Amino acid sequence: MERERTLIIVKPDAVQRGLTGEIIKRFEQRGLRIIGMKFMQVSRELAEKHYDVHRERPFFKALVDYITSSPVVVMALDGTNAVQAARNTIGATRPSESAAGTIRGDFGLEIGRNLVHGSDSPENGQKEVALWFDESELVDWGRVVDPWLYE
Ligand code: D4T
Repeated sequence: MERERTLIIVKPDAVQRGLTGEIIKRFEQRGLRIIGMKFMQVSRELAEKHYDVHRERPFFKALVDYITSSPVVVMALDGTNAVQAARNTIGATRPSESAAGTIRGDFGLEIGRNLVHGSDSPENGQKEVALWFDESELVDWGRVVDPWLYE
């Protein structure tokens, strides 16, 4: 089974609404392992790099304004099929279409306030973790519960 990395951003709306702990909890409970985490104000430069694939889209400026509007919590997670597992925990891009039980389905309504980001492919997981974290900020550690999570 594939061990992957994924980048999670607890976005400004989630931090402002006091949902940071609730959101981290859901990834921890899923069994994903935190290998990096920080609280930060995102620069426009970093936001534009992160959302570079959307540069030509009409919502690009709004996306950059939103992610830089207030601090975020960024996490690097790893685990078996971490990218798909995290995206299922997050829910569909449009919160109004996200299943109940997902983060967006439980706490969101609008696409422009969708609370959390998760990498969309294993390649982007690697790339985004490298964009947001210096290798020295990542911690390789073992958990005593790992044998109960990994076969
Ligand atoms: P992010 O990247 O924020 O985790 O969201 P998703 O991975 O679920 O969705 P995405 O990459 O397709 O879109 C990135 C970001 O753009 C916003 N967006 C998207 C928007 O405001 N209007 C739109 O029509 C689309 C497609 C929401 C998420």
